[in-house]
Amino acid sequence: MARGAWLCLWLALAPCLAQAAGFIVNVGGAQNAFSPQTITITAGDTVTFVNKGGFHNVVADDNSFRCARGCDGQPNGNGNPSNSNWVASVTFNSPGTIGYFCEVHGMPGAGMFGTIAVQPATPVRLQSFFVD
Ligand SMILES: [Cu+2]
Repeated sequence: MARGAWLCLWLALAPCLAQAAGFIVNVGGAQNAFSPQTITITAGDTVTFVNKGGFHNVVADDNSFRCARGCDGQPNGNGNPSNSNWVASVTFNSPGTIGYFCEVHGMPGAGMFGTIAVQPATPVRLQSFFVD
């Protein structure tokens, strides 16, 4: 079998290797709450927080992120609470349970708070096979 055919098979599988997903968490709006309050994602996925109204921010219990109009530590990022229609994205690369809250309306595990369960990325099993 020509080596070129093997290369094509490998390339066909390559897009399957890194399928990071995106999740939306709505912030505030009708209630001082995050919605959905609890989400389960896979390591490598990104969560985008969208302020639907009110004076809010989103801060990790472990201080790994603090976001509103961007995130602290990012260029022009500012995690101070804001009532603008801000959108902030955080990528979670490590498995674990991440608690977060709004500094104005919550605290870790109480009031306006949420939880992100980050599951380990599923190992990718590559199969090889001959094509006649
Ligand atoms: Cu708030």
